[in-house]
Amino acid sequence: MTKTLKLYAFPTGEGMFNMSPFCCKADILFKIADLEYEHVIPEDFRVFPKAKLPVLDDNGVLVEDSEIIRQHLEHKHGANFNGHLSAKQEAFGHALCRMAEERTRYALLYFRWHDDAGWAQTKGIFFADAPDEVADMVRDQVRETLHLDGFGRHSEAEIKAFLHSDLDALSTVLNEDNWFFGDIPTYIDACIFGLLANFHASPIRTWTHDLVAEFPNLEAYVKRGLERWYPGSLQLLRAA
Ligand SMILES: N[C@@H](CCC(=O)N[C@@H](CS)C(=O)NCC(=O)O)C(=O)O
Repeated sequence: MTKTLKLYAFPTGEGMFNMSPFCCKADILFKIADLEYEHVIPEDFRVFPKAKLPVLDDNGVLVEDSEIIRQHLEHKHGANFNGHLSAKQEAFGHALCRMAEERTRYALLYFRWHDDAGWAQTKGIFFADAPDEVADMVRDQVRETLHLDGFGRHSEAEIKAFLHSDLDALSTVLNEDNWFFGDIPTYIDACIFGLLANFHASPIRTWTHDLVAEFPNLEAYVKRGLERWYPGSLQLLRAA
């Protein structure tokens, strides 16, 4: 039967998490809400008005951006992503997610696209069938984005220190809990796990893998999320 909810997202292997943290987040939101969707890989995602993925197509209504998808699933499909959270935890989680998505994720871009060792792997995985000129053009665009934001103007040592401080904050807040603020995953976990899995368990193995390993509770958190949502990806930890 055709599913009415279609999620346009980057390709990923069966049972594997998406190598785009935002597509991974959207996928986990669906899993938490126990809603089914059809994963569609667009021929060219730049045809969408915001030219970014993920994009939800709900019976012809396009919803672009993982945060707006979250709100849409709450308002139109009765999803409850915050269950047991107090108002203070919800606000704290909001701040954590904004840190993760508006700053921490730049380290992922930096080590995958700017850094030469990361780029060699990124190119091999994302552009296996593309001509070199196309791969290099996209790399230049990402580097330009990093530069315009200002993040790409820092030294590598400064970027590592920024990332370390963000992970330290996440590790402190997570503490000994299984998920952020308790035993039930919420939208905060969809956001944070999507990023940490890509730092620590991605087939693109960069310096971010080792940094997460410095925080035993974050490393255990990534493993817990893989066991729950993407058991097919656990082999990536074993290959570490
Ligand atoms: N704020 C957006 C960010 C989406 C985003 O940056 N997606 C990336 C993949 S992780 C993308 O589409 N990149 C392609 C591009 O920028 O050209 C969201 O939460 O969905």
